[in-house]
Amino acid sequence: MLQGLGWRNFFAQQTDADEMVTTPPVRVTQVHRNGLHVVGDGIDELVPPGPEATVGDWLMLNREAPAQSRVLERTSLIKRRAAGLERVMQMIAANLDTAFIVTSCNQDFNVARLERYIALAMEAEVAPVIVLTKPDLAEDPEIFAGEARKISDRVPVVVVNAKGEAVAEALAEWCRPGQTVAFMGSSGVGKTTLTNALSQDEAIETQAIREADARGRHTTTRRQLHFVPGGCAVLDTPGMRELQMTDAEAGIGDLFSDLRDLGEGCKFRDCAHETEPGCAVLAALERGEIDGARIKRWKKLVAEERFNSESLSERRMRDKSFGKMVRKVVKNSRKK
Ligand SMILES: Nc1nc2c(ncn2[C@@H]2O[C@H](COP(=O)(O)OP(=O)(O)O)[C@@H](O)[C@H]2O)c(=O)[nH]1
Ligand SMILES: [Mg+2]
Ligand SMILES: [Zn+2]
Repeated sequence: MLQGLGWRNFFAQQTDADEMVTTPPVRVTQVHRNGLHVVGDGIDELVPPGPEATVGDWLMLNREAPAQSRVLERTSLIKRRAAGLERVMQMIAANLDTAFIVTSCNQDFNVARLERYIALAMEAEVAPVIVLTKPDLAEDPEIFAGEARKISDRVPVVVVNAKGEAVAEALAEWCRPGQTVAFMGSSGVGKTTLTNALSQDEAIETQAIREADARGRHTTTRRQLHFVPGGCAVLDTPGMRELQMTDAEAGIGDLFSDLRDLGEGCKFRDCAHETEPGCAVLAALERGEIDGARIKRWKKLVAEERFNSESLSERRMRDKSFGKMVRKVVKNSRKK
């Protein structure tokens, strides 16, 4: 039973037979303002808020004092910096095995955005897989598939009609019993349709209604973990409008490992690969070995990640020394 929810040795090792009885393990399937929806052996209920948990987390549920339930160490955690002024870190999903990064064979397809999702997944040590939907609506889906395959040898690409019969088969390799997978990507690309296809029912409303009647629109607004008949856990997510890179240095490095490795050969350790002499990246570009557009996207992600990950104190320090410099300049100009 628990295995079907994704329970495995990694979690079992964090508890013992006593605790399994007194505070049984449950998995968080939804996070509400008024609590966490959890599912376990004979348990399917909303527990009051308290433990800092996200969808996919395992809790040792303390029924007397639910707020004191213990969150088990995670195999993975996908997070992002929330949009808005405060820019707090937001946990997206815990304990995922595979992130299906979904885009369609149409204008939604965007290599730079796919790379953002992939870096985020790689950072969390979740295996990314690109899923290309709506091949039935495209003149030549193979063009999209070709572009997607060029992104990385480490990221498989699956082309599938989300409304067709072959979804479960196409994704079977990653949806084995006990596995946890998530669909991520922009709104309207077919994430809920894919989740439904795996669930083998139409329990979850897709956006189709929206196309018929704009007011009756239904988009996924909440992340929800579904347990599907094959024995895997499937997370449907709403589209994330903004996907800023923060604390994702390793993920970006993994995705662009070829460029990162090349950069180690630059003459200057802090080479920006712009105009520096002895730049190994520019040399490879000149030899036609690497793609200029890809270098540009890589540099952009690296710069953004550095800026966002700079801690508040580091930023203050920088502002302070900037202030000092300004005062000095002003003073010097007064002297003249
Ligand atoms: N023809 C076709 N339509 C699709 C495909 N995938 C999704 N759709 C449609 O696209 C719309 C948005 O799908 P939905 O699953 O709600 O997207 P989500 O926002 O990513 O969850 C719905 O009308 C789906 O029926 C596909 O592969 N082919
Ligand atoms: Mg949806
Ligand atoms: Zn360089």
